[in-house]
Order: sequence, then C-alpha cells, then structure tokens
Amino acid sequence: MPEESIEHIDFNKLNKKSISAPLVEHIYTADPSAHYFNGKIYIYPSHDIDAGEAFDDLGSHFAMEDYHVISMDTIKSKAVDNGIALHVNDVPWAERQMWAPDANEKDGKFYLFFPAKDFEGVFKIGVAVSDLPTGPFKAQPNPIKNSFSIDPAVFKDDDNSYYMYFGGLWGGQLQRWNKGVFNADQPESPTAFIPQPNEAALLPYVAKMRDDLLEFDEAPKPVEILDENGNLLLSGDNDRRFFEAAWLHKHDGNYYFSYSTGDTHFICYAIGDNPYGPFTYKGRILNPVVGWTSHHSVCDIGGKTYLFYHDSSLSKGVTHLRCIKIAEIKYREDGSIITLNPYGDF
Ligand code: FUB
Repeated sequence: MPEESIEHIDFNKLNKKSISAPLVEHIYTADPSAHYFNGKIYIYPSHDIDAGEAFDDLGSHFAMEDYHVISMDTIKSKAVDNGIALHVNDVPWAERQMWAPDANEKDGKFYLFFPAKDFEGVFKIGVAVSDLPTGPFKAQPNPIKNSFSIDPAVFKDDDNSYYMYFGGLWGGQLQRWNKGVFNADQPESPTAFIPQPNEAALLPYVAKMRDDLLEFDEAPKPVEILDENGNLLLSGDNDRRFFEAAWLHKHDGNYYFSYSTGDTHFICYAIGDNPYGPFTYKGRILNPVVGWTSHHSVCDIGGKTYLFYHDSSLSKGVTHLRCIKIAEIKYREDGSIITLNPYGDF
C-alpha cells in the first residue's frame, strides 16, 4: 500500500477488519517463511528493528541484525518466540542487513538460509546449521558460492531434491548482476539497470542445492515467468512482474511459484510443471497490505493451505516495522487461488 495513504487510515477499524491479528507483538517481524517440521509449525521471519537509518529506495532502513524463530504447536496455538537464532556478529562474512530468511530440514539437521550484505556492501546468501529447528544456528564461514541478491526460499521436492529460489530488485541488487558479475561501478540508484518497460522483466533465479545443502549443485538459472500467450512478462508490467519474495509450493502435482510485485504491492503466483519452470502467470494471492513491502510463504498444515504474510499494522504503518500474520488460502476446482483481501471490505 503506498506510503501516502497511510496517514488517513483508521487503524482501529482496519485491525478489526483484518483477516489476521499479528502472531507476535513483543517484537517486529516480517517476511515469514513457514514450515511444518515433525508435527509443529516453525516460522523463520526477519526481525525488524529501528536502527535509526534514513529511509531510502535501497532499503537502508531495513537494518536488521538477527533472526528469531517463532513456533506454534497448532495453527490456533500461541506463537512462541524462541530467542536469537543467529546474529550478524556471528556470521564471519556478513556485515549488515539480515533480510528475509528461509529454512529447511534434512536428515535431522536444520538449515537457515539468509541474505546479508558482505563487507563490500554486496548482498550474498549464507547458510547456518543447527540440530534444532529453533537454533541457535552456526554460520558457514563463507556465503554460498555464486549466490547473490536476496530472499532465498528453499523448496524440498517429493524426490528429496532441494532448490533455492532467490532474487530481489532495487535494494536487493538483482539488477546489478550480469552473467554472475556484480556491477560495482553503478550509481547507487535503485532503478539503474532495470530494463526498459517494453523489454523482458528481470527474472528471479533457481539453483538445485548440493546434497549437504551448504552450496549450489549447479550455476543458478533464471526462472521464466510467462504471460497467457507464452511471452516473458515485461519490465513495465509492474502489476505482474517479479520484484522479490520468491516462494515455491506444490498443489495437486503442480508447482506454484509466488512472489511480490514490489512497487505495486501484490503477492502473485504462476504455475509450472517442474521446479525450474517456466511458470505461467495466473493471478494474485494477496492484495496490498499496509506498508510498502509484501512478503509471504505458503505452507500446508493439517490438510489446509495457509499464507503467512506481513503488514505494518502493528507500527501503524511504519514501513520497516512489520508484523507477521496468517490466513487460509482456498483453491478453486481448476487449481487457481482465491485472492485474499487482507482487511476484508475495509
Ligand atoms: O525485509 C527486508 C526486505 O523487505 C525483504 O528481503 C524483502 O522481501 C522485503 O520484504
């Protein structure tokens, strides 16, 4: 939801109409990546703080320093904060901005995947490992080789292969990478090197993970998102093109790639028949929330599908002080998703 409309919002009324209350209120949380491990719900969010950084279009005000894992026994249970799971000071290669993480499990070990800026100010993606889903996690000494940009999401397929999806525009630096090389000369403008409106939009990336989940098993490949005619979405198609917050889930044998459109604030989805895509755009999962960013995950729990998302309602609209929420998603017979309005008819 655009900044300028925030000051006119009656937050009491909006909160009454909201399809979810914040899951936790004692800290600010965002970008919830939810998983169901061993019969319990674990949410891996960003931990928002106000570090006093000035607001800009590169997201400098998102100056997060650590991660907390939130757990729930059931979808209706109280959400429990399990304390600090990883702090930037304990990541040898990272300097700042612990943005949206994800996690996954393999052979009884838990892996936290997270983006952060290195000491050159370049976003990379790291891995940290724990014996427990709640951490504490021990970071690898270096970021994943050939990783770049932000918002990792690691999907486990039915054949036990794991794939990481990632990328984000503007402050997420995706536009500054060309054939694996970072353009360090570029001016620090969020829109430098964004293709022209009539050119194909920048794409997120996917890479299969190595068996130990600590490195990529292959060079990252672009994830194509096509329109109804089989053409790549265009850069000027701001209501539909990828911006950030990649996620992959499966439903009835199909692969659903979902993401945020960033400056137009939608969570959209596209469907494909394999983890690499291409994916064909199908529609919106979530209409704009209060706050500039929108970021989500999708998780099946007890035979139902849930959207974990965030908004800035807890801070009455402060962009970088968000709260995680949850709502059920419903599919139509044809596999399409019924769009959620985060505040009903507000
Ligand atoms: O939380 C920081 C950034 O904001 C995330 O990495 C983006 O997806 C957006 O939610």
